[in-house]
Amino acid sequence: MDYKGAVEYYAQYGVDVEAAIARTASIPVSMHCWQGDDVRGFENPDGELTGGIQTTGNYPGRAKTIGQLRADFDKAASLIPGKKRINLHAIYLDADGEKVGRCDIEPKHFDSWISWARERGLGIDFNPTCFSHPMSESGLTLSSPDKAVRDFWIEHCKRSRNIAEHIGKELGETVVTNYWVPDGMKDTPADRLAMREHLRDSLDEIFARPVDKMYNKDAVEGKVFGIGAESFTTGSNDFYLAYAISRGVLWTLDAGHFHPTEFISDKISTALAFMPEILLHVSRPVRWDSDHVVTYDDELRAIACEILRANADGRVHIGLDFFDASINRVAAWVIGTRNMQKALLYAALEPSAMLAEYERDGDYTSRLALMEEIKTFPFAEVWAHYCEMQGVPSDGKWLDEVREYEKKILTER
Ligand code: RNT
Ligand code: ZN
Repeated sequence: MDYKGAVEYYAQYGVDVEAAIARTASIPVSMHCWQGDDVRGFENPDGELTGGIQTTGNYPGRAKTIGQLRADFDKAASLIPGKKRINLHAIYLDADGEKVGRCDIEPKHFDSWISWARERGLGIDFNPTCFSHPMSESGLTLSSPDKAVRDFWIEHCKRSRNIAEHIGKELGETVVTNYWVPDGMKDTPADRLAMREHLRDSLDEIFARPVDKMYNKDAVEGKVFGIGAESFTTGSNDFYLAYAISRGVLWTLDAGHFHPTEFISDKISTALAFMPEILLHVSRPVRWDSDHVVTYDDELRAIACEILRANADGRVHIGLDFFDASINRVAAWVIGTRNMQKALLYAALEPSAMLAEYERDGDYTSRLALMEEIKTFPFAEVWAHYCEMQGVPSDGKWLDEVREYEKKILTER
């Protein structure tokens, strides 16, 4: 079957393929910069990654300078269809070789990112970096009983928020700023409430200054546990759900931050029933929050379908969060992000009106029958056409370009 045949095939189910392609192309996917360099950043690139998160593997070619990271990102982005953003962490600052502390970062340290992004028509998202630092060595930051430690991280987060607002103003596009702190304990804590109250109050202080939501939106990310913090996480998912609802900030759902039998796809509609907007960290946990490269699996399709079925394209901010150092890092970006795009296209092509009608009519037999048949609809033809329209290589072609880049650039580093 060719593309024309696929268009006719989908039309039988009331699906307008052209409209589905246009819809997919309009949904931004925020590509995390940290896949390119194993979450090291440029503040102290030789430092250790801490905070209970880990990259494993030592595939050659890791980006070691801003120039290298940008070149790698450009290469990856040129092989991915759709609308892209870049997600930066505070440690990816451009300080021109100077040492700048977490509490000394300023908007000017991101000006080169702003012009770089502007040239490419990319939006930027932002994150304070509350890990990989001597002041987070105790395992606690915003929830520490030590006021000096809390104040340090409050200041860093406030500065990050100012930077995000500045970026938003400069680009004329909203920045979503995500707050994740590693705070937790290896063993059973004696006073959980004190730490959770500290976290609540620290966040309240960070968000106290009103910021125009045109330029910056704040999001808070919980999790279950981290390496070395197995017994307690101050910012649990319930903590942040309550925080987000009561304070009117976005709730971040990271696919790897729940118990292994829980899926974030099911949580999207819950969040949407109570919150105007949420942020996703699309990742792939394998046995733990391992941040594997996102594959085109059932859960990824379910995530995309849940967003589009709810017509929440503008309410769910899609960010990616995986980091694999055991394979070509540019390929990792391309595989994971193309998969997100594939899942969005798959969802846009779903005969959702027909399925919803069966459901309303109580005809669950037809609903199940159609849901199964969709799986063998001529999706590949539409995907190939989408890639072509977007001027990016089709499946089977893009890897040659990455190999070429690897040979010329990555192995020379
Ligand atoms: C950690 C969180 C967090 C980080 C990034 C680097 O478990 O998922 O989002 O992965 O901010
Ligand atoms: Zn995350």
